[in-house]
Amino acid sequence: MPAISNSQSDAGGLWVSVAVAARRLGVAPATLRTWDRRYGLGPSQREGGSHRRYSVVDLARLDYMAALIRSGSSPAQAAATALAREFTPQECAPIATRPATVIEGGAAQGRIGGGNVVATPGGDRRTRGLAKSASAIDQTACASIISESLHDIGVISTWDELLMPVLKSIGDKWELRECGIEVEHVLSTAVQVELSAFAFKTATEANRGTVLLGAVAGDDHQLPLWAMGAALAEQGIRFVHLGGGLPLESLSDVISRTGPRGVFLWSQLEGSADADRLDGLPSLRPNPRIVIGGPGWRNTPPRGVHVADSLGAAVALMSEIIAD
Ligand code: B12
Repeated sequence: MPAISNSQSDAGGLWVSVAVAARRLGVAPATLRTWDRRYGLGPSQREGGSHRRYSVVDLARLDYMAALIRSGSSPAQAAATALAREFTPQECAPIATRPATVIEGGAAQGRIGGGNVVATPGGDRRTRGLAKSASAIDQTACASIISESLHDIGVISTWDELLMPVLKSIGDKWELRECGIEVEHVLSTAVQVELSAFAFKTATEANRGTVLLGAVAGDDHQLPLWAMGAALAEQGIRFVHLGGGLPLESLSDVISRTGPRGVFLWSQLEGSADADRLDGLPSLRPNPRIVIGGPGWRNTPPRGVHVADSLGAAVALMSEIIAD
């Protein structure tokens, strides 16, 4: 079978980030950067050094390098062999349709994310069950696994240990064209429905402060907001979910009308929100405290705006703000 070049793989338009390539291989992003620096096994696409993207050929080569290391080669030997090798279109096909990488004479190789099941390395029974149910388009099973977890271990652990890993795996699989958008929709709808049901049921007992929740204009990713709402309600804090795609002008208006104690703003899509613009929010007395989160923020936020890097951290900050 003829080998495939990067320009051919580009025709498919499939270029993935370092984070996705690393998760796909089950190694840290730092390991991929080291393989690039030391052995020249880097991404084919580099835009001004910032947007580094791996092609399907790069991924096949990295997969091969990882398999050689697992079968006993040193990284330097594995890199030299992987760089010298050419890859057939079949070897560069989406994982679901390609045979496992097997090194002759080496140990049998497992493959991350094989078949149609979403990879959740190290996942427990529930994580595997949720990934499997989403892949099998069994939304009822997804909902009952999520609901059971919320009741057993609470919102923050359910988000960190169950929902986040499966959402990320499915996002990666979608980016790698190994599953369709329908799998993501089956899962995200079940997540949204279960988190919101839990949030509103728990909020009937909540009597501390009020926090406004919203995602920035142009961004429809709302699941972390539902996780925030449910986790705040668990702490007895009231919330109002203002949804995704929220223009700052609308947020300013709600702040003026309701005088909340805190505001949490989410931005998911890379570069979708400018933290500088938060300076324009109305000053009221008492001033609502602003917390921002998500990978989409650019620029340094104005003084007084807090940045949270996890659900637990955001809820802890809001709890302190309400207690002030
Ligand atoms: C579900 C989902 C959707 C759903 C959202 C449904 C809903 N009701 O919210 C729908 C289908 C609408 C959707 C649409 C799109 N999506 Co989408 N989506 C996702 C998915 C699978 C999960 C999103 C999520 O909830 N992430 C939250 C957590 C799980 O992830 P995280 O932010 O990376 O977590 C980090 C931190 O933020 C922090 N953290 C985690 N949780 C929390 C919580 C709080 C409170 C805090 C403070 C911090 C924190 O910890 C992590 C650090 O390790 C992601 C995959 C992914 N990796 O996130 C793609 C993803 C975000 N989507 C993506 C894309 C490209 C899109 C679309 C542009 C696709 C398209 N072509 O139409 C549209 C954009 C629509 C829009 N205008 O916003 C890309 C974004 C790439 C980028 N460079 O920004 C992703 C990463 C998929 C991928 N691998 O390519 N999406």
